[in-house]
Amino acid sequence: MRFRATRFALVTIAAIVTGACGDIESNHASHEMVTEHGEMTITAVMDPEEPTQLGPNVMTLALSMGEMSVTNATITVVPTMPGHGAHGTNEVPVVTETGDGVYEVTNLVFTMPGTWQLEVRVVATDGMETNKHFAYTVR
Ligand SMILES: [Cu+2]
Repeated sequence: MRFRATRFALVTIAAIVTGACGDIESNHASHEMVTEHGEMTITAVMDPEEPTQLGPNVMTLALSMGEMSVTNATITVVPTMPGHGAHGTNEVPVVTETGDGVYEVTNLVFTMPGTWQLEVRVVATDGMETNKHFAYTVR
């Protein structure tokens, strides 16, 4: 089973490289982004990993500012398809803080294959707002 999974991953990577003409960033399973202030780092990990799958997915977000975890933040995740008139989904993602600046996003349901953009809006307890986009190719 392990061999099969590895081979599948290699095929996926090859497909991404040869198809690298898109206008949105690649389908990394893990995205790390830093705000324009260079203060908050948001790391997103999708499960299952590549390829991101149709149907329900779980995403884990880790928020930090320097060495400090960002706790008690209010997070909203909005999925849209930019290439399809930016339609969204009927399902509303649910964000649950699991501790130490880590938040689990469930009910993240991709309803069709293609490029999805996830807008992650973070409001910290001090009122500071951060807004970042993560792109995933759903197969
Ligand atoms: Cu669509």
